[in-house]
Amino acid sequence: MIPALPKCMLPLTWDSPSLGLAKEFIEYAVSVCKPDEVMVFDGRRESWIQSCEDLVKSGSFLKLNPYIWPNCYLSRSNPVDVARSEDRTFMCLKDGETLYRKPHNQIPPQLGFKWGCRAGEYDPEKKRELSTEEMRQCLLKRFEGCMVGRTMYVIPFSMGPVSSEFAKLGIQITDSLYVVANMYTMTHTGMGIISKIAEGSPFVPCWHSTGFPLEAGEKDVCWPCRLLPSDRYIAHFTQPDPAHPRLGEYSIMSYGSGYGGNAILGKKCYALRIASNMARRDKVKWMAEHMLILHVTYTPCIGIDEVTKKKKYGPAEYFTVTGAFPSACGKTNLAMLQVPKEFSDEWKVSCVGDDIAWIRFDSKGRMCAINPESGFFGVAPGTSDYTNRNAMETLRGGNTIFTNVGVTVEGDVWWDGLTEDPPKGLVDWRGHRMQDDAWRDEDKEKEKMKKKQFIKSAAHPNSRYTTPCAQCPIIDPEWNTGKGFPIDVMLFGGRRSQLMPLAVRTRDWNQGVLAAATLRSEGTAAVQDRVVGTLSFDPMAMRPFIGYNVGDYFNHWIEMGKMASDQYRPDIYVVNWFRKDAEGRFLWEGFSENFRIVRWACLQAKERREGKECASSSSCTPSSSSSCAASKCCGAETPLGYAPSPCALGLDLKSEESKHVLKDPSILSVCECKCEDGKCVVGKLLDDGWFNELKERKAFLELLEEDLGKELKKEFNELVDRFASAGMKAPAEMKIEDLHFQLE
Ligand code: OXD
Ligand code: MN
Repeated sequence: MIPALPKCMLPLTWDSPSLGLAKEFIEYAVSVCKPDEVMVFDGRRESWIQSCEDLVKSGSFLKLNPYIWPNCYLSRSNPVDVARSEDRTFMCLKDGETLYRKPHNQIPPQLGFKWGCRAGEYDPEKKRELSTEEMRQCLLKRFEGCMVGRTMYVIPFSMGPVSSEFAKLGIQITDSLYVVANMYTMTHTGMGIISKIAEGSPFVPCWHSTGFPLEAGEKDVCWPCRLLPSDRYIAHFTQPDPAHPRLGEYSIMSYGSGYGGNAILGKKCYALRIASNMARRDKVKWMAEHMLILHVTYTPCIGIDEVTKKKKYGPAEYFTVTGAFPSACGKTNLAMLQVPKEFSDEWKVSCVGDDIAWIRFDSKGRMCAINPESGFFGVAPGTSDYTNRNAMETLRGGNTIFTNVGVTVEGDVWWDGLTEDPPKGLVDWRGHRMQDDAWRDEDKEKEKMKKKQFIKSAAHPNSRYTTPCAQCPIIDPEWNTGKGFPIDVMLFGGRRSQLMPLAVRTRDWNQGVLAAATLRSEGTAAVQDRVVGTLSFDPMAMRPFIGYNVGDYFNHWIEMGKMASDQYRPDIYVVNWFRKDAEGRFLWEGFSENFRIVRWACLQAKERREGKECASSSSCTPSSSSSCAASKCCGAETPLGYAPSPCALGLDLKSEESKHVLKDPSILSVCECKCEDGKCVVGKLLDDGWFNELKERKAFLELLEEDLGKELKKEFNELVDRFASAGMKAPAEMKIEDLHFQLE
C-alpha cells in the first residue's frame, strides 16, 4: 500500500521541522500543482504490486498470463508519446553558460543536432532562446494546477546503492502511477531516503506531470499526456530556483510526456544530464556516462595435468569493459553477452549495468564504475533467446512491465524477432486485434513483404521492458554493493552501415577521446520523430545527455585522462557492429560474436598490466591464420589506431564458421594491409569516403569554436596527417586552423 503522506512519514511526523528540505519541496510542489491528494511511495515491493494492480483496475495495465509471465504487466502508451522527445529537451544552464556557442537553430542541420538538448525554447517574438529563469517561469506556468483532480505521488529515490559513496538522492513528484511503478524498478526507492534527506543529505527535486488535470467528474484516460509535441518540456536546471534557493542548484521539470526517459526522471534526466554537470562541478571530479559495464573473468588454461589428464588453469584475472553506444544500438545485448562456446572454457562474463556508468577514481588512480540504476529499461524488438538469452531469462523472472509490445489473447507478449513466425491471436501495441495469418500469400515473394509489414506493426520499434537487474542470470554478485569496478577498456561505437571498421584500439587516451568525441551514428526509433537511418554526431553516445558546455565536457575527459595513473588508464576502442553490404546484409555476425572484440581488448589490457607494450603488430596480417597467438596481436597500424587481424579475433578465414562470423574481412581495417619485414604498416586507404568523413568531423569540432581544447585540435590535425600518409587527398583543406591558441 502507498500510505497518504502524513502516515508514511512516521516515525517523523509531517509537521516535524526535521523533515527539512523534503517538506519544503513537497509543499512547494503541492502549492503549484494543486493535487487532490498526496501519497508517498514507500519503496516496498507490496506497494509496487499494489500500484500495478491499481493500474490494472483503472484499465492502464493489462495483467499478463501469470503462468508465463508472473507479476508482469503490459502498458500501452498514447501513440503520440512513444520515445524520448529530444527536441523538447532543455539544458537550462547557469546564466552565461551555453551548451554550444551557437544557438540551437543556427547549428548546421547536417550535423544532426535537431536532436539533442537545447538551452531554452525559441521565442519568435524575442528572436532568441529563453533564458534559464524565463524557462523556469514557463515551466512553473505549465505546472500551475496541473494535478487538479489527481493524486500527486512522491517518490524518494537514490541513484546508486544508498550506502555507497557514489549515491545521489532525489525526490520525484509525479501524477503518473505508471511512472511510480517504473521508478521502483529502475531506482533505489524507500523511506530511508527521506530520513537521509531529513538528516541533511542533498537531493534533486524532480517535477513530473503528464499535464492532464481532471475536471470534476471527468473520466481519466489510460495514458494521459499532452498531445501536441510542442506542449512537452523536459527541462533541467543547474542554478537555484530564486523562490526556493535552499532546495539547491539542481532541479528537473518534465511536463507533458509519460514515456521512458522523459518521465522516469532518475534515468536520463538525473543520472546522465544532471549528474554529468555535477561530475564536473564537484570538487572531486568524476564522470557520468552513457555506458554499459561488463565484468570479464579470464582463467587461462596452462596445460594438462599429467596425472588426471585434465586441463590446468592459471589464476583468474579480472577485467572491466565499458561500452558507450547510442540508444538502441545493442548496449543491453553486449552487457549480457553470452560467451561463444569455443571461449567459454577460459572466459566468463557478468553484467554490472546496461546503460549508465558513474565513474570515480580509487586510491590507485584507477577509473572505477558503478551502475547507478537498479533495473533495465530495454528495447524489446530484436530481443530473443537467440540474440540475448540472458535478457529473456531476466524477463521470465517476472516483475516486468512491458510497454507498447504486442500481446496474444492468451496473455503472452510478442515483438519483432522474438520468434520466427508471429503467433496467432495477436493484438498489436495499439490494442487492435491482428488478423491471424494475414501475412500469408501463395506468392512467396509477396509473403515475405507482407510478413515483414505484419511483424513490424505488432510492437512499436521503441517498445520496452522494465525489469529488475537482480533477476539477470549473469548479474555480477557485486553489481549492487557500491564497489566501483576498475575499468580496463572503454568501447565506443555508433551504428554505421558504411566506412567505419569493425574495431580499432586508439593509440592513447587523447586520441581515443577525439575518436569518441567525433562518434557518428545512424538514427534509431529510440527518439521521437527521428528519421531512422540518418547520420548524426553523437559524441561519447552522449549527445542528448551532456549536461553542460560540450567543449568543456571534452576537456573534462582530457583532464580525467591526465588524472588517471599511467598503469591503469583505460584503453579506448572504437567499434562498429553494423557494417552492411550493398544488399543491406550485415557483414559481421554481432551478438555473442562481439565477445571476440572484448577478448582481444582484454588480452591487450593484460599485456599492458604485465608491462608489455603493445606496439604495432608483429606477424598479424589479415590473411594469416596461422600461429598468431591472440595475446600477441595488438593489431595492424591504421590512421585510426590498431586494427585486429582475423586470427587476433580467433577467426580462420579458411573455415566456413569464420566466414559466417566475418563475411568480409575488409571491414577490419581502413587500409589495405601492407607488410614490410613481416610487420603490418599503414597501407592504402580502402575507401575514399574518409575525405568526407574527416570534413564532417572538422565541421563538428569547429562548431565548438573557442570551447574546443588544444589537445583535441592537435589530435585531429595529426589524424589528418596519418590519413594523408595513407593517400587521402587534399589534407591541407582538412586541418583545423588555429582558432584561438598556438599549438605546442
Ligand atoms: C535508453 C535510451 O532508453 O538511450 O536507454 O534511449
Ligand atoms: Mn540509453
